Amino acid sequence: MATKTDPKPAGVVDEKFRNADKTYEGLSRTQLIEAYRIMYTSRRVDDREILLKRQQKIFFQISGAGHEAVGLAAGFTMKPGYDWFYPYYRDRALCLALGATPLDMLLMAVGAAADPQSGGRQMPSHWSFPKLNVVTQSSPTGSQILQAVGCAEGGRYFSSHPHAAKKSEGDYRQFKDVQFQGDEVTYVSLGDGATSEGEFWEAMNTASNRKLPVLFVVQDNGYAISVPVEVQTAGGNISRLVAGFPNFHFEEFDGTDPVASYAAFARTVAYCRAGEGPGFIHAHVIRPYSHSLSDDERLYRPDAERERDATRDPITRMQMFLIREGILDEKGINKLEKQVEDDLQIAVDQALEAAPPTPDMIMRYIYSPDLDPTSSALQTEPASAALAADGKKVAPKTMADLINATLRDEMRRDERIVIFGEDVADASREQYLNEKLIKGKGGVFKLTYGLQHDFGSDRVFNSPLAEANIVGRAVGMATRGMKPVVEIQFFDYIWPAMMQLRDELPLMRWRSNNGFSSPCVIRVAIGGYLTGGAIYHSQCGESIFTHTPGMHVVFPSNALDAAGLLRTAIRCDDPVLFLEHKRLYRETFGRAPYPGPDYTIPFGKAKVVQAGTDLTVITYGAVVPRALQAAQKLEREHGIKVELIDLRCLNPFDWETIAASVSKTNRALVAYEDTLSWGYGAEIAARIADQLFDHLDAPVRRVAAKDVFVAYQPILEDAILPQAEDLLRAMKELAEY
Ligand SMILES: Cc1ncc(C[n+]2csc(CCOP(=O)(O)OP(=O)(O)O)c2C)c(N)n1
Ligand SMILES: [Mg+2]
Repeated sequence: MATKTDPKPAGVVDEKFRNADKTYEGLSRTQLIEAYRIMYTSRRVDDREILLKRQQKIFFQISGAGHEAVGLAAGFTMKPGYDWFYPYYRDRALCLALGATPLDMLLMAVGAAADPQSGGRQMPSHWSFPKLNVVTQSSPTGSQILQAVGCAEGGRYFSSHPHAAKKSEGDYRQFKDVQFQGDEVTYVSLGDGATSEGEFWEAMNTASNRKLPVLFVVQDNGYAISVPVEVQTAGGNISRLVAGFPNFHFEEFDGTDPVASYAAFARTVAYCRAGEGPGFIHAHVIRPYSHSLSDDERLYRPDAERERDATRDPITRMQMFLIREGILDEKGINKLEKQVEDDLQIAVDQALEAAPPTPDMIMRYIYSPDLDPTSSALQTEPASAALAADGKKVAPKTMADLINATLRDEMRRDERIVIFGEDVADASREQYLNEKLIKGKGGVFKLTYGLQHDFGSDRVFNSPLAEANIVGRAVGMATRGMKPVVEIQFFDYIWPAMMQLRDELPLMRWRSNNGFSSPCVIRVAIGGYLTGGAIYHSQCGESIFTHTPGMHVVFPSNALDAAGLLRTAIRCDDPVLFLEHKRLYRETFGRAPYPGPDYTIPFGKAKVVQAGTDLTVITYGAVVPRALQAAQKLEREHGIKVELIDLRCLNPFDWETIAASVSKTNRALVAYEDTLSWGYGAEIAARIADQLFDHLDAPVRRVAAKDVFVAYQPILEDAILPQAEDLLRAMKELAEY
């Protein structure tokens, strides 16, 4: 706790005549003065920002006004750089109490290059202080909550696997320091409105079930912009709704009262710290300054209601408390406030003079500046090749086998890896396994089979049936330095996780200006050609993710590539979406012997499946074997030689190989399984048209699925998805153009 122990400052009521030792719920008089200083500073930073916004010197403002006592209480009962914090935008007083400065905040408001939180990338009040363990926050309401759960799981994991925290050369661990404390607590806050988000409930569920030391803090100001709490929350009170969650310590109180708030936080933090389970704090606060400067609450709140709130203003309450208790007199208050004003003026002047970021900085930190997954150092030879050269017999294995073997070897090598998702464990009721009553499941496609058995239930475990839960927790764990390799059972069901996959995971590093990162792997079973897969077990949609900066997207077509690319993905310092085609899992095409525990393939390097001179076909995934079949037939029957390129990795992708090939063949066909329009191939085709126009002897063509979802009846499925005959026809037409 940041308290001053200096001698009695002037203005403090003479303690000779008072009970100098008297404490208030454990807070000393000196601490209470410090508390007021922080709360008042918080309010005044808001006031100054509002002025600056009106003067058009900053571009946005959202205040913590009315929430100061809660932030203060949290800051006084938790430890910066020891506990972990997932605050929301009203937590200005919390950040000040933890050690952030008004200058830090104002630099963010002006969007300065020196803004320590985001380098001018994020709006003000989007806190991020790596040294204090305040984790970069975003704007979507509620997306921080599951991450906080993952963060707490990370702390617990490292406590029971301290060796895993060690640094290690040769992969992301070299750049990812791990710190953890056996009794750390993770703070996460949100407004009353954000409790309506599904992710809130998913987070409560897991924190409760796993008895995690997460402190949920709902700062209930009665409104979410203009929507009152009774519209958000059934019955109008979130405490009543969550009361049934087991293992929690609950508190509900007036969050405008600093001493009562402190007491409630002290009890709850102690409960979490002791490992009893999560805490739930429901603080009733006020919101005196409208939602933000873009909102005028007089449009939906009558004066009487606003005046009623004003009587509970925590700043005034604290002032009156200090005077009533004889801790500070009016002179003392004035002196403290003047000091705050003077200090703030210096900070404002500094912030207004701070240099803005330069446009050349915009592309920095989208990906790790330390580890380049496209490096040629990752180009290795499969160990199986050497064995075969020695005349040893090495049996070819399926893609499913090699993914399983790669996961196993990587888990052995790196204790930070955990695997979770729906059905990925062998059996959650591990006694069944121990007593050898069952064989175990290990995923609906059995890709993780035996891993729980080999590595234990704290490294391979089932999640609830909730995709946001899987990805959100993975983000939190990865922020702490773990390496979650999670599974989304079917691409068709990835959408509940979309907020995490679009607005969180790929942005942790960029939005914090390299302050935080969350390198993890999301394995997803994708694709059709299943004969009966229908709408909801056949989808592709990779371009949605290649369209998201900050995330690598890999899509192997054969067993060997899957093994090499998965290893690179796991060792990578960035988030990776690893797409595994279901139809290819056990296909005869592309089987290979296990290439050994060190086999890696760099990202962004395509494979020329077959060299040719007449036409370039660019594809990936399950279209590769179909295109190969078509190309072979075309050569047999018409003597046309196709150069077939398997991209393997979609972001980054291998432009060099494409350009070299198209410059040679002068004809390009892009083929993909997803629906034709707006798909991944559109980008490749546009680039070829743009940059290789002078080399082209024919238009750039695409072959892809019809613009419709995949139907169940195999006749319909065949008509919808691109088939070898479709590819053959397009290749021939283009070659003859
Ligand atoms: C997912 C999402 N939807 C909508 C918004 C726009 N928005 C920003 S704040 C807010 C209201 C939040 O209310 P509450 O959770 O009660 O917090 P408060 O601002 O009252 O402290 C809304 C709707 C958003 N940021 N994120
Ligand atoms: Mg609210």
